[in-house]
Amino acid sequence: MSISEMVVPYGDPRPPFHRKSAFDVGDYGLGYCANSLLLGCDCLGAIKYFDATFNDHNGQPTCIKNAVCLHEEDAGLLWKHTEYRTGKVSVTRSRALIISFVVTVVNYEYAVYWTFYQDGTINFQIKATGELSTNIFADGEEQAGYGTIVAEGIIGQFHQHMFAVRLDTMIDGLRNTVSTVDVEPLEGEFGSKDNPYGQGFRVREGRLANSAESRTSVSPATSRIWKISNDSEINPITKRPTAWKLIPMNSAPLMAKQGSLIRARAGFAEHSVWVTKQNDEHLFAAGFYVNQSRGGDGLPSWISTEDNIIDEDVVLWHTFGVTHIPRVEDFPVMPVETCGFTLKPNCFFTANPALDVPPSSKEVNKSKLVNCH
Ligand SMILES: [Cu+2]
Repeated sequence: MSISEMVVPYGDPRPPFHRKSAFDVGDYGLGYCANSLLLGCDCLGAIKYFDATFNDHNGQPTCIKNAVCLHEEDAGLLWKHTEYRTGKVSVTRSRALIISFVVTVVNYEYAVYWTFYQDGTINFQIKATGELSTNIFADGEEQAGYGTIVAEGIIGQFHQHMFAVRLDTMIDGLRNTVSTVDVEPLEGEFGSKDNPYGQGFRVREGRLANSAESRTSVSPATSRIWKISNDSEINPITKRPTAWKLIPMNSAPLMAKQGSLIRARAGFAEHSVWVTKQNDEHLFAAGFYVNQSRGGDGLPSWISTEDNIIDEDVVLWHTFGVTHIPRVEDFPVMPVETCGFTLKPNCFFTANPALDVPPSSKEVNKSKLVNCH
């Protein structure tokens, strides 16, 4: 799992803002912008740091100390039940294993968190913070309607932060199949034979057969998720292929229209999900040479070969983002704005995988009462 690309297009239609669109991976090299993290400031608790070694522009090795943080955090309730007949209470708290780094890309910071929970949930979160990229009003200039005045004489333009992650899935083995899963009311009207009381609903699955038709988008009205399954591994409980699901955050699509320079260059942001056959050369969703590209490379070209993606070594590409209408409260430095997605086992295990997590106990977690007198 990796961050493959991200782009920040702006919504002001007047030139030169149609060209204002930073590709923070392809233009800047996200990893090169990683901070050296500080114990007790960026990271609390028992911390393990990893240094990151890169090559510089001359091909020489260069090192960023403490670039990646690994640590655990309490994550609130994992599961609880009070047996109503006996009053017996079982409570288990969740612990999160978090792998994180923070990058500074000129004005913005992006704090990136991969979090692993004891029930198998994997969560990816990006927190955008730092400073808005602002413009200055000329004396007497009228508001044009494409931004928010965030301080006297200063405007924060509307923009999007669109991210693409590359998920080289291996659910119970190398060969996987991806399906959309939508929840829909039954077609039959109230009083009909198949829906006599009118309240019925069901799940509709659509297997994505080739890379070109894999382009699919979020659908909040049907609670759409994407299921990644392994046709050769059958769950003994459900008698169906073992699977995980991708739960999206239902963010807005790319605002830039067909024909615009930004839509050509950031083709990956046209859809929420793309699925391709695994290819070692296909790592960056907007192509390999992003700087000054006019589009044509990356995901839109890779899917044109219409590869079979059923029961194949597949890669799932997921695009999501923040559509940022700045607030005065984002100035002069912006509180974090969060986006991401979640992966969960979906009839992969044979029971709740967190049953063996020890119950919470104050002897272990050292919680104590506060004396208010
Ligand atoms: Cu923003």
